[in-house]
Amino acid sequence: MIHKKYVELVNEQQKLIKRKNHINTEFYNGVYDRYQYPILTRHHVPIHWRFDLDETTNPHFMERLGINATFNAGAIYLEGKYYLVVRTEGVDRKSFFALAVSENGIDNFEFIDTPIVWDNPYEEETNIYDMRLVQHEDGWIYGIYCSESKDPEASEFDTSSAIAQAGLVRTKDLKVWERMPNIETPSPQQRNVVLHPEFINGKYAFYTRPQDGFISTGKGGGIAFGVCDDITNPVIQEEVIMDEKVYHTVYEVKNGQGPAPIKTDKGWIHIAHGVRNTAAGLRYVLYTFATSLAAPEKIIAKPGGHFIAPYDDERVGDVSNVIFCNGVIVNEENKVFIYYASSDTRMHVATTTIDKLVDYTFNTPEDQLCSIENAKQRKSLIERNLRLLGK
Ligand code: M1P
Repeated sequence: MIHKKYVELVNEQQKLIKRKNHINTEFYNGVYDRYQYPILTRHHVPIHWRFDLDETTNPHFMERLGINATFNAGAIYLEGKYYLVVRTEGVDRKSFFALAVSENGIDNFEFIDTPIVWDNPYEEETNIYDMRLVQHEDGWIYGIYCSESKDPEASEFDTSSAIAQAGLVRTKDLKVWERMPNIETPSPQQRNVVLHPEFINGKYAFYTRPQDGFISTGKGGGIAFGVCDDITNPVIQEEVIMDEKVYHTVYEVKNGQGPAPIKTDKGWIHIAHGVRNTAAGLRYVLYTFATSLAAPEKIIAKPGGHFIAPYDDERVGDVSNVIFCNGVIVNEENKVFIYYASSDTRMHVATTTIDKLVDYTFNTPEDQLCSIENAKQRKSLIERNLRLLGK
């Protein structure tokens, strides 16, 4: 017998899932629109993924396998639908991947099927998260994610240090997934590894983030570029830093490539995250830069400062003051859907267009890296505007 509480909870949840999401008109910067509501929260996770519905075995209708958060989703546009592979974190601290879909990319996202699983040969792996999905020109959809295992070198009293590596899977239909070997690089740890969607000189190309510590990047850090010949034996021999962390900027502590870059007439547009230090801990924001179409590792434009930062309620969550993005979709109308998570807790969308993204990335002034020079930059803008205003 199904417990009577089930129908009540499903009906409540359907109201949440069917709620329309409108542009938040209180926010304006001309670059992108924010929306009123998060697009996915833990309350969107199906009731039958969390509760035992059977009245006999669950007379009090208790949540048996609770969900803590839904964040850092990879994204892909397939046959006119907007799919997210969501980092879904159980109350047990383990993340898994779950597929959610929407018809319009901004509301009515609904989790479908069951959590994504595959045969896993890596017995030491304890946690998986932050998948970047790429439709590669070789015909496969690849997912690269962080595959974490306990650090065998850690002291016996250290029960949190881990080794992070780049796990690799591929699929044709988002249903059947093939686990491939972890991506090998010269760096002892890796997070934020992303596959470039096109071959570069006949090779698979990757953005990596070398790091020699688990949280601190140590002498690593920066977004690097590397290639490999054979995706079934993914060994990157050399990583060359293309976008380094920089003193006293929004990427002073570390940074990482977000989703795979977006191809435009003027260059590849990259959305990345940058991390700075504050008295309240690390602050994660998004920034953009453009690279050359001929050489996607060569930066040709880089606006100063952040592109998206925590705003209002987004500031607070399990890991507060964090905006993270590993999924973006461009539809056939050149509308851009930036899927970002706030504070390691829930998913949001921001929308813009290719034209606006290119304008922002190529025409926003660069960071002059010192207060007086940045103040002069602003002074010159104000003076031009005052002349225009006839003042
Ligand atoms: O907690 C903020 C983010 O921290 C990590 O990102 P990075 O490797 O750049 O420090 C990741 O664990 C990410 O999932 C998380 O959102």
